[in-house]
Amino acid sequence: MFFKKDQVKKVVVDAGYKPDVIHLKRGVPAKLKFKTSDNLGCLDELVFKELDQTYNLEKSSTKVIEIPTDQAGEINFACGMDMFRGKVIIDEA
Ligand SMILES: [Cu+2]
Repeated sequence: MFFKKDQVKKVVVDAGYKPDVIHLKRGVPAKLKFKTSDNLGCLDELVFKELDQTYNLEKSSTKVIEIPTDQAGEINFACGMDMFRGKVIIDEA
């Protein structure tokens, strides 16, 4: 369910993450939409180390992931091999 004030940002997964740095505001519910291509390789695994979460992505699809924004700071994500990396920066509102 999407509330009007939610932050929703798209990340394209195609030989890496584009963009690979995503800014969100603290305290506003946030979702990232990971949009995949038809060639994923090890990008089919999406690991959020600090959040202790691993997601499986499917080819040519979109996966919506909720990101906690209660604390300012950085949340890293990477492929299953920790080869491709990106990060979410939660900025003070
Ligand atoms: Cu990889």
